[in-house]
Amino acid sequence: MVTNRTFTMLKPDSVEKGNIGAILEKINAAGFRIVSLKLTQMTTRDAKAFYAVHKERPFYDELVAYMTRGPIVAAILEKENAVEDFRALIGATNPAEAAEGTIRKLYATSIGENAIHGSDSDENAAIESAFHFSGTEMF
Ligand code: 3AN
Repeated sequence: MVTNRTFTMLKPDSVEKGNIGAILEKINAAGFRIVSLKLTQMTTRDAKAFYAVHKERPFYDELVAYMTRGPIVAAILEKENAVEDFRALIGATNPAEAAEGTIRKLYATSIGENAIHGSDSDENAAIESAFHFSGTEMF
């Protein structure tokens, strides 16, 4: 079922700061089941492709450099209304505007280094999941 899955990445700043456990705990506590999970590092080519939608934006090169500078945790998550509920759990793109208790409010540094990614639609959740995982890696 496409509508009950989303895709996330714990970005390099989250891994560097030792926040993997704390963030996964919040994700579990919010009722998401982990379908797939891995520690990996994106190549420049991967990051450029993943964020191709932003390639005309002034922050694109900075975003690619940030996303490739160290390991990330990629995961597929399952829950009813997953995409929308996960966006609510992570909070606004800019942590200064993120609601109290959200993952970005707790763990993000800035709009550029904002700790975590969450898919913005069911369609993108499927595309992004397939970018990082093969069918046999989904449980
Ligand atoms: P979200 O991750 O909340 O869906 P997007 O898709 O607009 O936000 O942005 C993708 C990523 O690009 C963000 N997570 C952030 O790392 C980076 N980004 C977005 N806006 C800016 C900005 N104004 N300056 C620097 N980096 C940005």
